[in-house]
Amino acid sequence: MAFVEHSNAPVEAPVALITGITGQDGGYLAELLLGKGYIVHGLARAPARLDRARFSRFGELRGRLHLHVCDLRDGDTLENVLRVVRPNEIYNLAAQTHVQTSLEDPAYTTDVNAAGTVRLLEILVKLGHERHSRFFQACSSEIFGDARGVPQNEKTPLHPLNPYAASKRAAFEAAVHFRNATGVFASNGILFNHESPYRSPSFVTRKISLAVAASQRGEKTPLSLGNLDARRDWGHAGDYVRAMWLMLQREKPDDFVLATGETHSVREFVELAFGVIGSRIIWEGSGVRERGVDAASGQVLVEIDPAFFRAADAGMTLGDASKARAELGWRPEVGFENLVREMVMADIERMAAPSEAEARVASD
Ligand code: NDP
Ligand code: GDR
Repeated sequence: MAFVEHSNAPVEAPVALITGITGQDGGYLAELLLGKGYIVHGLARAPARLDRARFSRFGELRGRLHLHVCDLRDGDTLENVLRVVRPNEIYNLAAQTHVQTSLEDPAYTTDVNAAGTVRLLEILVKLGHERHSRFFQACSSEIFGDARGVPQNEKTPLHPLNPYAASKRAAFEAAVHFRNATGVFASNGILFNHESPYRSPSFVTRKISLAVAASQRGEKTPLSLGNLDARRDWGHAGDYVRAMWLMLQREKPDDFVLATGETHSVREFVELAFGVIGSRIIWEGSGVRERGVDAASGQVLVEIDPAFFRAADAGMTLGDASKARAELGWRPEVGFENLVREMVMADIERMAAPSEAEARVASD
C-alpha cells in the first residue's frame, strides 16, 4: 500500500501523536509509523508508568519516540502538548480498557474514555488545528453489547452493557459530532478483540498463554477461568493498527468495523494453547465443577472460578468488516491458530530467558 500524503501535510516526516503509547496497540502503532518515516510523539500518563512498560513493545522503541507525560483527564497539559507538537495525525488509544474495572469505577472510566476524547477534540478546534490534524478514535465492539444480531457491522444498533461500553459509545458519538459540526477529520475504528504477546495479563488470552508457559516449566497450579463458553472475534494487534493508519489516509473521515469474521470460545483458545506444548485437554464435570484435565497425565490444568464470571457480559462477538475490506483494502493476516501459537511461544521464551530480555531492553 503506497503512502498517501494529506493535501495539507508536510511532504516529509509527518508527525503523529499516539495517546496510550505504553499499551499493546500503542507499541505496534509506534513501530508501524516509525517504519513509515513518521516523527512519533506519545503520551504516557506518569513517569513511573514508563518504567513499568519497559517489557512492552513500546519499551523496545522508547529511544526513538518523543514522550510527554500527560493524563487524559488533564486538559491544560493536553492543550500544551497539542500546541507544541501540532500533529498531522492523532491516534487516541489511551483508555481505561478493562470491562470489570469499569464496573468498579464507572466515573473514572467515563472521565478518561469519554470526557478524555471530548477534551482532545475540543482542544483541536480551540487551537484551530481542525484542518491540520486528523483524529483516530479507538472504539470497541463492546458498544454492540449482547450479540442480538451477528455478524455486527457499522449499521448494528448500539446496546452497551457496562460502563466501559457506555464510555466508548460516548467517545464514538463525540467523534461523529465533531466531524459533522466542526469539520474535524475524525474517524472511529470499531475494534473487535485483538491480542498479541504484548497483551496485558489481565485479559483472558494472555492469562492463558502465561499459564501454558508456566505449565511447561513444571507449574502445577491449575489455571482458573470464568466463562469458558464466551466467544470472541479475536485478531492480532499488528493487523488492527495497520487499519487505524489506513483510516487516516482516506480522503474523507468515516467509521469502520475491524474484525476477523471468525468467533472462537475461551475453551477453544485454552485447548489450542495447551496443544502448543503437546497437552491434550479432556473436559470433566459441568458448571463451576468443570475441569480441564491433561489426557496423558490426568493432571488438572484448568478449573473454574466463579469470581471470573461477569454479571453482564457479551456472550459472543462476531464482526463483519466487509466495509473495511472494500474501502480500505484491509484484511487481517494473522489467523486464530497462529495468534495462539505466537502468544504461547513468546511467553515460553520470556520465561526461559527473563534476564536476557531485560538486558536487551536496558541496552536500548
Ligand atoms: P491497553 O490497555 O494495552 O493500553 C491502554 C493505554 O491507555 C495504556 O498506554 C495506558 O497507560 C493508557 N491510559 C490508561 N489510562 C490513562 C489515562 N488516564 N490517561 C492517559 N493514558 C491512559 O489497551 P490496548 O492497547 O489493547 O487498546 C488500545 C485502545 O483500543 C483502547 O482505547 C481500547 O479501549 C481500544 N480497544 C482495544 C481492543 C483490544 O482488543 N485490544 C478492542 C477494542 C477497543 P499505562 O501504560 O500507564 O497503563
Ligand atoms: P473483553 O476481554 O472483556 O472482551 O475486553 P477479556 O479478555 O477480559 O474477556 C474476554 C472474554 O473472556 C471471558 N473470560 C475471562 N476474562 C478474563 N479477563 N479473565 C478470565 O479469567 C476469564 N474467563 C473467561 C470474559 O468473560 C469475556 O467474555 C477486551 C478489551 O480489550 C476491551 O478494552 C475491548 O474493548 C474489548 O476486548 C473488545
